[in-house]
Amino acid sequence: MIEKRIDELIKILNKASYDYHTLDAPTITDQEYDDYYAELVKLETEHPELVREDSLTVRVGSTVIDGFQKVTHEVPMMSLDDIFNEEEIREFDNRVRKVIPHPTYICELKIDGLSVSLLYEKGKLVRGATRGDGVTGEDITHNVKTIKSVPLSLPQDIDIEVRGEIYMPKSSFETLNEERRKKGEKEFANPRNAAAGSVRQLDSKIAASRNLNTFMYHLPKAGDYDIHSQEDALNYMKELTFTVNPNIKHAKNVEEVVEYISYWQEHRPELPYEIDGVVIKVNNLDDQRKLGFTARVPKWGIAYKFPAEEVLTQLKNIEFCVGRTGKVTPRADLTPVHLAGSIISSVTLHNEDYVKEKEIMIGDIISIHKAGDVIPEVVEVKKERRTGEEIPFQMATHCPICGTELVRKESEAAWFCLNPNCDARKIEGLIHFASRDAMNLDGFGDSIVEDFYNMGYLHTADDYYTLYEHKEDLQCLEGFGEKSIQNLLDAVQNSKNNSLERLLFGLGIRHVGKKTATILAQHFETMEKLQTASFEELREVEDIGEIIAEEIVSYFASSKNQECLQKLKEYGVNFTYIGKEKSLSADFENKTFVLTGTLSIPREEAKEKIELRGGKVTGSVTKKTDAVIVGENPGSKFTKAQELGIPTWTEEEFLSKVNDKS
Ligand code: 1X8
Repeated sequence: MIEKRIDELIKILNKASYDYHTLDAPTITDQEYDDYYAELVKLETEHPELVREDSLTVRVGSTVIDGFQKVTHEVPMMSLDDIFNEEEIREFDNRVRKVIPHPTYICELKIDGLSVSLLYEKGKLVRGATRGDGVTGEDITHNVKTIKSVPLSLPQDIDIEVRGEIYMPKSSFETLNEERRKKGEKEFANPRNAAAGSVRQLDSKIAASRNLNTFMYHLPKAGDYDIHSQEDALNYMKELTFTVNPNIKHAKNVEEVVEYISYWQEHRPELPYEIDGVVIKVNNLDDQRKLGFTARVPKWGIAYKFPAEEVLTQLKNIEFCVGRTGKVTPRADLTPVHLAGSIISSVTLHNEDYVKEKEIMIGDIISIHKAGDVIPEVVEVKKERRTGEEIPFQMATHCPICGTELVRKESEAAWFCLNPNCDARKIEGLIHFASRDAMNLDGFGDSIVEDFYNMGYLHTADDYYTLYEHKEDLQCLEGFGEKSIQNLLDAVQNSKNNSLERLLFGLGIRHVGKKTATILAQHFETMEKLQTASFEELREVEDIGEIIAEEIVSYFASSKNQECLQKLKEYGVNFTYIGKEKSLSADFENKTFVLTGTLSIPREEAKEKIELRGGKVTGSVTKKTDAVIVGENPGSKFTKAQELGIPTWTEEEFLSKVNDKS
């Protein structure tokens, strides 16, 4: 009776888990799942003798092993030859066509994880193993059993081995590293290392907590199951309830292969997992046999690797940059390298603690990466490449621009140049004043501001409003003309009508970001009221803490700042809040967005717009996503959003919400 109920519960839960994790189409609610699961746990606890080997309660990870057993792969786990460009694809196709005149190819994504072999006997999972050197791997059954997309039993009582990849989704990787950062633990360099680190644990609780996933793509003994093509093998694995990547293509010729590759090269950032290339296999298994193997690799398949998103380079020097707040940031000068489509010659090192934590030295070989389309970051130092000639890092003690001694504030990892007259700080401050989310002085790029500063036309923010007095001089500068200078002056003129929060943000008061500027503008309504507000009055405003209040009071107490504001007022800059009642960020605040498809603005810019309004952007669509912003040729995220009933915004809708009140 109880045994029957246990069987029933396992069946219900297995189906629910499969529908959710493999088909991405939940059939019961989370609550129902939890209730069935709790019932199963209760019955198993009360009747330990009835616990089934393949019960999904093993997924919580309660096994600890004392060492990894070696396993020998019955059929060696071969790797594929790597190729890097279109010419090599055509060469591969030519070699194939010498033996098989009219081949067709199955194109699959190359998942950036670690290979795994799953062995089933009479339909039950008996072993999970790593690839190892291809012949001998390691037994990781205890960890593999915790992965929700790995079936513990199959719908048929067969003996079979299937192979594929274990990976960690990008979003899980980010969450994991965030947690590790908070706990002061070392972060993983990339999702592949995180996945590999998780399955190489003796205690399966760790793998269970890591949200690993799988895609299966190979049947070593397909012939035994009356399978005659790779396409059929993938379909058969699907039938057996394995997760098979849906983004495959049956290419009739090499042109279609090339098309597939360029499509995925472009759309790769939209996938919720990392891929490092594309795998191309001759579809027909008899053809594969005819082609056979070289000493090392099969002749019927090849791996096309995308341009690296992680590359090695040498750190040549560390320089220091001064921001408008006076913060001094170390920056690494690198031997220039190609990375994900651009040439990188420097990378930020953030602050002293960051450099120390990563143990970076001058002269080190480091790996840098670019996730999606964002700013490059140091992944790690290749310590094994050190020669002994490397020079230890030393934080600057004095401002590299004005020479003032730097100060490290308690509670901050950064050092500051506190000289208010430091040229670097002033230039950065002027750039900030002109920036898009501040006064939005269209046309005033970083280098123009710097040039005008160095030529003596701009020193403080109010100088923007007297630039017209120098119109004739400016028109004669190299690279400028009457029209371009007029455009700049028009932008300055237009900015006089901006609502108060833009000016407040543009002043660059420490800790007064865009959101705080809006709160202050809404609360005080005019600059004059804010200028005369006491510390206590400021503290009464929602979200204004002690530190911000102090910074505001001290900003307005400075006679230099008072002078600047007085001039801005005289020149006709608006000092009142004219925004609408609603906060600038109501559509975005505390919401989670996903971008898909090609947008007319760079993704980074879209992301910035969302973040400036208090929202965040993640890589994959889940139930927690508030809206998906859809560009041209959207990818699978669009479909997923529709399936989950998540609102989708066109780019136009997005931009109109962004521009609503600015
Ligand atoms: C490695 C991988 C292959 C596939 C996907 N991801 C990988 N990392 C696939 O065939 N779809 S094949 C392969 C190999 O043979 N080295």
